[in-house]
Amino acid sequence: MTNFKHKIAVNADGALYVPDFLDKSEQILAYSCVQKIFEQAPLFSPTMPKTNQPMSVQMSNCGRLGWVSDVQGYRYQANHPITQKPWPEMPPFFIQIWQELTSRADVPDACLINLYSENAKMGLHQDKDERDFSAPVVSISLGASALFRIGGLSRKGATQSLKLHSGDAFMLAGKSRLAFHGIDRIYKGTSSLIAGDARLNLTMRKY
Ligand code: MD3
Ligand code: FE
Repeated sequence: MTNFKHKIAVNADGALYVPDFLDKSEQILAYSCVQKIFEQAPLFSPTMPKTNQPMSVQMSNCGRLGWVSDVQGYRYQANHPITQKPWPEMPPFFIQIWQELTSRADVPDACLINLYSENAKMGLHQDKDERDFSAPVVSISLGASALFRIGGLSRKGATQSLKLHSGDAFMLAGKSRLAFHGIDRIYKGTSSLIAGDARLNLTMRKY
């Protein structure tokens, strides 16, 4: 997990994009951590508040808290929505990634794991279910490549599109922490890490 020789700032203030942050062996390690988490905390299909329509992305979490969504709303909770068990512990490797990217000595409260199949996407949104927006959010992409879009603090503002590849990292801090963002599409046939062209995204957060 190399230095910051690729450090690149994107439009929204405080955002840091680090292409190839994880090399291949580190991506394999991260994926093996995820597979272990899925055994203890199976993927669930979140649904939209109010309409209860399923999202196209499947999810799980690890850490003290996990992000869930159902007809009652978006929230963080300590237990898996189906098994009701506590989320698996945050793997030491994830904590190491968090500390290296953020230069913080603490541990994230939650790591949300999103699984995108070929046709999944995530509409433009802000991450604002946390109590504390002063902490950064760290994101790691694994598997298939994706078209990521990030804008500003208003839904209507200009956006910038960026292709995210396996091993790429993002850190959203400062003003960018509340930037609108989403995933427009997954690129078929671009994953040598995960079977079936799937994409995984890990987002580590403080609550
Ligand atoms: C910009 N995930 O889980 S990660 C999410 O690829 C989410 O699965 C996307 O948006 C994914 O909420 C994007 C990159 C990311 C994560 C958090 C952000 C970008 C962000 C928070 C604020 C601004
Ligand atoms: Fe988000």
